Amino acid sequence: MKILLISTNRNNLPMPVMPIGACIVAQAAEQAGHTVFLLDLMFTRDPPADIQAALARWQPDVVALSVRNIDNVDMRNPLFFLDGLQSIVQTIRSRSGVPIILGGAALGIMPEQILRLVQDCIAVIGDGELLFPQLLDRISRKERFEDLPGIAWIEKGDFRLNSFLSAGFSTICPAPDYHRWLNIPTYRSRMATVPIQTKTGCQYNCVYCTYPKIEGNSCRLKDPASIADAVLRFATAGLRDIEIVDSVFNAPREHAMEVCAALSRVRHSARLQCLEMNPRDFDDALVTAMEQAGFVGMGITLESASDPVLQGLRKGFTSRDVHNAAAVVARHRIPCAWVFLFGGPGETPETVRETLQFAKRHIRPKDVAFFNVGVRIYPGTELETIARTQGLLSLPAEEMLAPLFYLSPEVDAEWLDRELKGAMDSQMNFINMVAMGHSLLPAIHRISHALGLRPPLWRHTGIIRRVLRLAGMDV
Ligand code: B12
Repeated sequence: MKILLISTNRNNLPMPVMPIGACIVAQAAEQAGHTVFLLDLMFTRDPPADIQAALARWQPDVVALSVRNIDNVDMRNPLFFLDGLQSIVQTIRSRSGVPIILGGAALGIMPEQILRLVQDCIAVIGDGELLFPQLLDRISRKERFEDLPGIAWIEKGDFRLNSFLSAGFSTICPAPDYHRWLNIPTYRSRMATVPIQTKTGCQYNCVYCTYPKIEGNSCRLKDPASIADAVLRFATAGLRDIEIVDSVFNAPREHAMEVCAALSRVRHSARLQCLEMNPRDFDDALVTAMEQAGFVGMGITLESASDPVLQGLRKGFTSRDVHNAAAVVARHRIPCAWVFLFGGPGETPETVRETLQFAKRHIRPKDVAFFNVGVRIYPGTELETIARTQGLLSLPAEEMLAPLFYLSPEVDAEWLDRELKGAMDSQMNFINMVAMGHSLLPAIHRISHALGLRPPLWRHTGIIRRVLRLAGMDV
């Protein structure tokens, strides 16, 4: 069959991300014998016109949509992206009656809500590279697909979802031919990194998190040698700024160690980074292995440095782990981004002060702190139950598609903003969501690229903030 696969993400903040999921499923469908055309909407000026042109040119038998983001998870300036999805589906329907298949992280989080929003679509939940070819096979034979695992649809008004079985998972790390599917020069000029996954799944039970829903709650590991091979291939093809996009890179720690050892054995010229690390499975041996493997940046997602909040969020680590992680980072040269999330269950003025004190004392000037405020509430998470029990949420689950946030009733939002602003005023290496969603950021990326800077750009946060402040901006 002829498949038109559309990557629908157009969000270029904090920087455009290359659609790894869409590229992986495009390649899987092609290997199954289909002809695939991938239309990436990230940089298109007129999406409806480009979609109509692609439909006319390719006359596809199936249109598939990769849907990554629902919203920007920013409580202060929320952006909802699925209005764009509705208009994409309308554009396709106005020109073609072929089946429309949806997949991607957003579908893993709220399949029912999204299927009701766009109507008459089929969704694939989970590993697209396994499930998409199976569904295409049924469609090509005009056979029923309702018994396939990982498929969701609406039937006579009722939501149906077949649970996904991970049988068939390949331990070989996929290395999509990004040059073939995407406009690589434009992504690179926007400081985008090249995504690679070393495992699927997350074993943690954080109360707010969607990762287990998207990828499952047991880790399925890729073979370290195949990961090193993929990195080598990317770097040889000129794709040197590579980012590991695992839910958590260093859990299980042993696998991360094996990945680093395999990377150290191959002579690659890649600059690796990973923003999703946990302070618990974190020690000198791991960071040394990462340095030897070619990492030029890492991020530790703490959310808080205060025990009542870490417990409230069920992070699975304590403030002791947080302080240990800071001591480890201090003994190494690799730049580190520390990610915080204020306002979770258990947050009080004291816990906010404790976390800010940690940040001021332990984050090195060359490192950076990202401050997020308010926790996005997703249906089916424990945070949803907490918010309902505390009387903070009354909307039914069906209406939770548009962004909703939890803020601990024990902190005042304005006060919290003032505290964070105060910390940012004294530390130029601290930034918040306002800075990450700043309209000037795309221009900053282009200028930085032209000046020869390479990702991760957050290493230069202090300088960039100073320059913008000199230009009169309150960042
Ligand atoms: C790594 C990551 C990042 C990195 C990306 C680095 C990079 N170079 O790619 C960084 C930190 C930059 C980032 C930024 C953001 N992220 Co992010 N990110 C992730 C994370 C952890 C992994 C994404 C990933 O690449 N997975 C690996 C690939 C292989 O999986 P995949 O794309 O889902 O594809 C598979 C399936 O979904 C399916 N599939 C995909 N497409 C299709 C299509 C079809 C037709 C089919 C059948 C199947 C299919 O098959 C694929 C292969 O198995 C996810 C959480 C998660 N565990 O998924 C959040 C996640 C995607 N991010 C999210 C968000 C919100 C953001 C930001 C908006 C945050 C912000 N305010 O800055 C930005 C947006 C960036 C942008 N320009 O769009 C949300 C999206 C949900 C939501 N609420 O909208 C997620 C789900 C996290 C969450 N909060 O729950 N992110």
